[in-house]
Amino acid sequence: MVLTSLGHPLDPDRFGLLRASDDIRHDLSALRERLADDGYLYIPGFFDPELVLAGRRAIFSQLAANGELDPGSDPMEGRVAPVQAQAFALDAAPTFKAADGTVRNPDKVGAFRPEMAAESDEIKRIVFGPELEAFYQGLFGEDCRHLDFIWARLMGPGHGTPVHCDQVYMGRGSAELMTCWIPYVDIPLEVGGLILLEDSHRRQDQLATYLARDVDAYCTNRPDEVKRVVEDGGWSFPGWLSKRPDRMPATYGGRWLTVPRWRPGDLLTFPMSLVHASLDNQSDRVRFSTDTRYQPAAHPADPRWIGATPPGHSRAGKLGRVC
Ligand SMILES: O=C(O)CCC(=O)C(=O)O
Ligand SMILES: [Fe+2]
Repeated sequence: MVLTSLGHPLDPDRFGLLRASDDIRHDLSALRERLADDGYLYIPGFFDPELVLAGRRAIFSQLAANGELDPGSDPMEGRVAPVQAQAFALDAAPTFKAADGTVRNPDKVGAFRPEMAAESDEIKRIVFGPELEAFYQGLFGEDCRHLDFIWARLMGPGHGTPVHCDQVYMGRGSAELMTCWIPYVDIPLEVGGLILLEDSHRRQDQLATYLARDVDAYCTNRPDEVKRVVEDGGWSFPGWLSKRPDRMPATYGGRWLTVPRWRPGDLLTFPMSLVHASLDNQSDRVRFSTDTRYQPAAHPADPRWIGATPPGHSRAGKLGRVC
């Protein structure tokens, strides 16, 4: 199988595996050292898998009720409904043929579904529960808090997430903010899990201009930006570092790192400045994951992502400055 990201084949010689830290998960100084060395912590089996499967059940049963899953399959498998090939434009998104020859609709299950997670007690139990609170409290060595927004992704067959750092989307608060990525389904390589660019935490100089940006910030003295951001409610730039994941290792060094199979219960955490993306989903199953954020409680929190109904990238989240 050729692994692709945004349709571009990734060089197998520039591809490797994440280092697991489950053996040191209770050793705080070893964890901190590992985070500083590697730029991430991957802890397989962090959660009780049953807890995570309950989250999957809650979301997939809703998808099934909405008619978004293959009606002939078990909703827990997250299989996307087969459709006629002519029902969508072949050049708009890649299509994937299932073993039985049916073509699956790459757009049937939309990628970003935060509202489903916001309304799910099962998901909130996981991402705002005692396990992660204790973990980050230990890691920070002080009380922690989470951002309130839950980034929930239901990635159907098709392209993954372009290359980016989270800083440009949520960088107005603590410099110690950490992302926590959680898989709710088995994700072998063809289902398209997260990929991290090795040693990109050591490339901060090269990334400095990009990391200083903010998708919701605009220049008050640039009429085109004022129109795009304030009047139209858009972003000053899309936030991507690149739409060519295949070129990143040559540009920044390092390899793309992932695991052969993510499992419900695993956890991956990394800071705002680590370069990441995801593999394309070449299967007929939905790749369901959440990403949520944690920081020292005493630090300022990005106002876009906190409160009962976080404003997010809406007009309330826009920030004008003279450039
Ligand atoms: O799951 C994905 O495809 C992207 C996740 C991500 O960008 C993140 O966890 O910050
Ligand atoms: Fe991200």
